[in-house]
Parts: sequence; structure tokens; C-alpha cells
Amino acid sequence: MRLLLGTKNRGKIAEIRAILEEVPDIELLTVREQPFTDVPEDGETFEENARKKARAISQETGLAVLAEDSGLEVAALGGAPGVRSARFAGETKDDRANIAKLLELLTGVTDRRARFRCVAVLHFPDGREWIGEGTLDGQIALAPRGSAGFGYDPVFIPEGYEHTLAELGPQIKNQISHRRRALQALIAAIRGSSPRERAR
Ligand code: ITT
Repeated sequence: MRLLLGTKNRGKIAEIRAILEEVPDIELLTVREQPFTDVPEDGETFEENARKKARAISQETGLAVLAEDSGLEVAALGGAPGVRSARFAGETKDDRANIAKLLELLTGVTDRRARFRCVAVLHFPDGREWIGEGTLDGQIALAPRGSAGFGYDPVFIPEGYEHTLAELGPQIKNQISHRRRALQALIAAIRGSSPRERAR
């Protein structure tokens, strides 16, 4: 199966590639081989944004497209930054600025529970569409630690671990991540059932 990855985020591309390496018969194309236009992410949910990206890029390119929308939900912030995770500190999608803003808002806050969420959508040009969702629970660290990964990885300590995802590195992250779980759910849906209705 030939799939175009509908993301321009290099961290996501590397992780999805590594996760899907285990799945036979998938040929992945990226924005390098097949450029596409940015899709405005103005939906209120991860699912809405993921569907929007997959559909728009599939329509533009005529290819099967795997897109995902993901983000961080922080309990003490009522689920923020959520769908606005990439632009939390501004339109430039600056990871460092996003982390600085998050730590600032959590100064003195003892409840540091957080959850990564990812919704992945696979859309075919003939309209068939599948979806998978995954989460990863954890805590927000008091300060950034580690250099691997992207986004909020330096401040996210997954449940059951003492180190941040940026310290744990891709081998461990890709075994437990919200992205892996979403892709696993998507693959299970493809293998086990018919596509979910397109008109949702
Ligand atoms: P595309 O829309 O091109 O896929 P994007 O970076 O704009 O790329 P999103 O809108 O889905 O992607 O925003 C996701 C943001 O959530 C991302 O920029 C990070 O700040 C954060 N995020 C999601 N998954 C993450 C992960 O595994 N590790 C750290 N941060 C993550």
C-alpha cells in the first residue's frame, strides 16, 4: 500500500516511519516526494482536524493520505493546550516558547497530570476512511530535561517512568506513545472492520 504522510512536522514523520516499519507492504511518501498545501487547523477536536488534513491532502494529491492531529491535555489547565498545542505560545509553532509558557502557567501547581492524545486518519481518494486514537498519561516535569523527540517531550514524564520522553529517546517513546497507540488502533480497524462512515 502506498501512503502519503500528511504532515510537515519532522518529529512526527520520523516517529511514524519508525512505527510503521514493522508493518509489511507499506510504502511511505512524505512531503519531500509529494509536496502539498498547508491545511488550516481550525477544528475544535483532534478528530476534526485529523479528518480535515487527511481529506484535503488526499483531494489535492489524488493519493491515500495518513494524517494525524495530536496534542497535550493538562489537567490543571482544564485540558489546555489541547488542539492548540502547536500554537500555544503563538503562530510560529515554537516548541521552546510553548514549553516556557506551559511551565510558567504551572508555577506552584502541584497537580501536574497530563495526557498526550493522537487521532490518526487514513483517507483514500475513493472516500474510504479509517480512524484510530491513542493516549499516553504522564506528568509535567518542573523543568525541561533531555534532547530527543520534539514538542513537549522535554517536560513530559510518562506514567511508570522517572525520565522525560526527551531523555528516554525514540526506542522507548515509540513503544508507548499516543502516536503508536493511535496507529495500532487504525491498523486494527483496517484489519477488522469496514471503514467508518465518511460523513461524520
Ligand atoms: P502537522 O499539522 O503538519 O501534522 P503540527 O506540528 O502542526 O504538524 P499538530 O497541529 O498536530 O501538528 O500539533 C501537535 C503539537 O502537539 C506538536 O507541535 C507538539 O507541540 C505537540 N505534540 C504532539 N505530539 C507530541 C509528541 O509526541 N511529543 C511532544 N509534543 C507533541
